Order: sequence, then structure tokens, then C-alpha cells
Amino acid sequence: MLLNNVLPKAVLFDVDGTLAETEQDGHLVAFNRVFRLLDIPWTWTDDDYQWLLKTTGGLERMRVYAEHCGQLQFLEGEGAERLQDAHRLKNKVYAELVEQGAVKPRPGVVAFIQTLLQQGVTWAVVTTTSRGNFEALYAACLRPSGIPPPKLAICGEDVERKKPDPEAYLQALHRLGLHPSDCLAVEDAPNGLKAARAAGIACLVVRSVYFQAGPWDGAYEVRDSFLT
Ligand code: XBP
Repeated sequence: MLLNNVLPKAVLFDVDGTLAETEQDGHLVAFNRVFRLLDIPWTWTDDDYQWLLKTTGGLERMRVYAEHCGQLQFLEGEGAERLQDAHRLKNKVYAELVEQGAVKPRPGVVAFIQTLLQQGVTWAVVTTTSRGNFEALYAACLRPSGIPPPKLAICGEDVERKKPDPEAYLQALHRLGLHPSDCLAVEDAPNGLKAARAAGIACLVVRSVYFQAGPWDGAYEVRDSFLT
């Protein structure tokens, strides 16, 4: 993948929706399972989740939903603790689903990373999902194909502000010792695109199932698949 006719020094990959359709096949299934297990009276549909994905971060997403439904008891005290427990359990269930093979790498993504590595390009991860979620996905979906661990993985726990804030990308640039023009970000969603652009990094968008519509202002290129 060339960036302005030259190879980038590093390609910085988002995780959810970009490496795999984790949201539809993993996180949404896990959220609904946990709501039942913990007697939280919510069931999220595909349409609900598409709207909810405007909010980055699983815990933040549940808080936005509680507010939206006027269930303010979930925003403080015991109710807030219930959501924190639900979030921890959601990530445990998510990791189990991933281990069981419920989530597959997006078609062509493994070959895309392999080609970069053969060309001497660094592969790194810039996500605001929890680190355990990325590690579970790497172990189940990328390591078996011989993809080595990324040189750097910035995850949700590493930042104070999640995407669309550029903090995760700025940290990656600092830790890799690279200039924004040396790098290409790969994202599937408008929040990720905004984060990369706000850090000055060119961004290839590979649209995922919940983000067909954009907006994609400022994208370097917009594709539907890693195969094209
Ligand atoms: C990823 C997310 C996450 C995952 C779940 O952000 O928004 O919400 O759905 O992650 P990005 P946690 O793709 O912008 O990196 O539940 O661990 O927060």
C-alpha cells in the first residue's frame, strides 16, 4: 500500500470493525448475553447498536444508552457499579466468543498485513478498545496465520480520551518516533478517521458493516474490502 507514491514507514491499524467485524459478531452478542445474565432490562438490536457505535468505548456506550432511555439510576452509585460489572463481564464473554471462533479476520486483512511486513513496513495497532479484547483477537485470528505481534499496541487503557480524540494516535507517533507523514492509519469508522486526521495522519478507510454511510471527509482512500 503506497502513500503518495512511497511506502509508509508504519501502518497503524484500528481493531474493531477493521481487523474483524468484532462489533456485530462479538461485542453486540456479548452485551446482550450479559444484560440477560445480570438482569439489566435491555436488548440491543442491530439498529440500536449502529446508533450506539457513535460512542466509542463499551462502558461509555452503556451510559449513553441509560441516559437516552431516561434510566438515570445507572449513572450513579449502585447502578453505575452494575454497569461497570456488566462491562467487565462483557469483555470476558467477548474473549470467550473470539476464542471459540465466532469472529473471523476480515477477508484479505491477513494478506494485507503480510505484504506490508514483507516490504519492511512496521505494523502497529491504535485502538481504544480494552487491551484484553485486542489480545484475544490477535491470539485467535492473526497469530495462527503467522502474523507477529504488532511493534506497538495503543489500547483504551493507555489514553484519557478515546477516539475521535487524536490522543491514541499522538501517543503512537511519539512511541514509534515517527512523523505523521511517515504513517498511514487504517480505520473503518468516522470516529477513527477523525482521530487519525486530527493527529495529521493519512487514513485509509475500509468500511465495515455498521459504517457504510460515513462521513469520510479527509480520507486518503475509501474501500469496501482489503481485497480490492
Ligand atoms: C472500539 C470501541 C469499543 C469496542 C468495545 O473503539 O469503541 O467500544 O466496541 O471496547 P475503536 P470496550 O474502534 O475506535 O478503537 O468495551 O473494551 O470499551
